[in-house]
Amino acid sequence: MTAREIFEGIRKKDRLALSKGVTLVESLRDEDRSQALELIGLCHREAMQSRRIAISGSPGVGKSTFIESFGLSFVGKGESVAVLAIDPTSSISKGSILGDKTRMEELSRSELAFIRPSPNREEAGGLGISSYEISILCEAAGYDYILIETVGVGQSEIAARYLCDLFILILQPGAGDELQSIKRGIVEIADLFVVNKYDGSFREQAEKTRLRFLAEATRDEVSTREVILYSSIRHYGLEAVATFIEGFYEGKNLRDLTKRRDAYWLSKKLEKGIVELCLKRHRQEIDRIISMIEQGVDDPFPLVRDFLTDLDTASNR
Ligand SMILES: Nc1nc2c(ncn2[C@@H]2O[C@H](COP(=O)(O)OP(=O)(O)OP(=O)(O)O)[C@@H](O)[C@H]2O)c(=O)[nH]1
Ligand SMILES: [Mg+2]
Repeated sequence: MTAREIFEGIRKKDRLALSKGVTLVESLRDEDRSQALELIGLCHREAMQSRRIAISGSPGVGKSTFIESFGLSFVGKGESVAVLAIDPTSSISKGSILGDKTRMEELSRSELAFIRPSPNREEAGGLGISSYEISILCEAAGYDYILIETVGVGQSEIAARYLCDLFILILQPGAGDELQSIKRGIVEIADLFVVNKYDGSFREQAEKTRLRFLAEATRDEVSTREVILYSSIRHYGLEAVATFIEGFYEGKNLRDLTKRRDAYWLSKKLEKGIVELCLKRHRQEIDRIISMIEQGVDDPFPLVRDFLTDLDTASNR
């Protein structure tokens, strides 16, 4: 299939075409790259309709179950949902992709849902430039919501922040006791905290966790952040989350959000490309310097400095 054919399929919300597109974009083969770029270009012209929401949190906190219950509520209203589940363990155990799919079993049966687990390949947490490109394909397919599941480790929360408009952090009841252990950065960037598993024996602890995070979330007086108690099992808290999301998007221009996102990811792409080009061009020289250092040259620092000075002079010419 050509890029144009895949694009035509995507525009008709044909999920098979969308899957093909995603596979093409994810491909590491050089010969797929120009097709992939053509497809992304075509899709980008169509894009800018979707609401993008990141769902982050520690392993096992209930992200997939939340997405399933939440996604089903959208689908129930006739809205379409694309889920990109970043699976941090899939590179280690092949079975976990199936695990995630199963947890969204009901959602995956809906005509209005597209669920795509992505292997963690590029960066910490699995979010990288290809996730941004895939999200553009989903936008072109006209999904009302793009939900991105990511484990809040390392750089992934920053990447998720720049992939999405809204960042939801799911918390385990009792998580407040170890507030210090949750990465400071992730608490700062979250727009909404959801204390999950507000059911059975977890209830009391969930309430305590809510109060702890409420103090944290509203430290800044103008903050509009909230902490919501939720149970995927009891379908508790769904309305509160939906209301928060509506309020969040009120008065926001999706086009502006898109421009900011494009600027971030395309600058990343540019930087990555420049480094790759430069490394390719100077490979021999770099290898020569490294092998001299490995052989124990007396004073290795000037070697590196002189090389960089020459490079700078050459690029100024
Ligand atoms: N009691 C209770 N258990 C829940 C709730 N939501 C999820 N769970 C359970 O928590 C466990 C983990 O749920 P997942 O949705 O797979 O969690 P996750 O955060 O996606 O996990 P990873 O993707 O592996 O990081 C499962 O056994 C769920 O059944 C809830 O609202 N209440
Ligand atoms: Mg999961």
